[in-house]
Amino acid sequence: MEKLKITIQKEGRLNEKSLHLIEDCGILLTQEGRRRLVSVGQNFPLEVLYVRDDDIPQYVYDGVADIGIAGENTVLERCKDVKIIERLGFARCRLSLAIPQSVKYTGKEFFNGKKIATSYPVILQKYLDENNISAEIHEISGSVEIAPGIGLADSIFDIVSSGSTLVSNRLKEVEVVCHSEAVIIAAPHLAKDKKNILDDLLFRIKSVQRSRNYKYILLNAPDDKIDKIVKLLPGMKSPTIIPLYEKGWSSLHSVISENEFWEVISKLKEYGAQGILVTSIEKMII
Ligand code: PRT
Ligand code: ZN
Repeated sequence: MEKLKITIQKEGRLNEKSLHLIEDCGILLTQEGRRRLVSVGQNFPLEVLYVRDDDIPQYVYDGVADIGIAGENTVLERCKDVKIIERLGFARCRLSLAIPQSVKYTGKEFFNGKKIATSYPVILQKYLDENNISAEIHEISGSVEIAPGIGLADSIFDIVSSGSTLVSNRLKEVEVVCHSEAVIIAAPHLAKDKKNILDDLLFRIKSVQRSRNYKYILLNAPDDKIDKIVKLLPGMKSPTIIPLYEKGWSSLHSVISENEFWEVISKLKEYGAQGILVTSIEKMII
């Protein structure tokens, strides 16, 4: 039977979460030790290829793999004709320009005539062109943040997440050029049977993603406040209301988005809700 080939990072920031996502979709992979190059789905027609993150767009573009889980930054940098088909929300970071803390920043024109060290020359060049800045790009493959300190460049363009690497190298972030997160990419054209497997996989991924963003909530509320509470917790179709043995009270079951959680909880308490229970959801199919 035909298998869908997915390429994920072998080791590093994307690896564990990519594997978790596959597992949470109920797919059991053959274990071939830490030095594995390939593993296979035991209960789903999937083959997993493990490569360096930078190579993922190329593998998908070349058709060595059908889909891949990559950092958006590597997709933008490689400019390959691959489609982003799902955003995964992990490995979030931004690509920023940074300069030494001791240097005064005067605005984007600061970079005119400056030397910028980066591992992302394509994204940087595009940004410079769009802003009519003429700077010299110095491409290096790692430890970009030390370039200004050793006199290799005036500034850097690199991935920033917490910002602590910049601080420990006495740099300051002055322009955020773009944001990135893990994404699923696919070749523009997939054969019909592969497309069917991909649709099945995406259906599972979407239910996993949705369940991660929502919680199941149960609470007791006075009957005269139920209408107000239903407005706060509209749920998937509409909440379930079950009368309590004690007259004038009901139990309400619904789902709540993680983002609105704290705001909604404080309103629920205002409306007299009691015994609020919130639990995680494993899968959510709508
Ligand atoms: O070996 P391989 O080539 O596969 O891995 P890699 O070392 O090139 O990549 P890896 O595992 O570090 O990152 C994989 C992907 O994670 C990247 O392509 C990004 O999409 C994403 N990501 C998210 C990050 C970061 N956050 C991140 N903080 N990638 C790198 N960093 C580095 C950054 O380069 C800088 O040195 O962390 C430092 C900054 O972090 P803060 O928290 O100090 O700001
Ligand atoms: Zn890499």
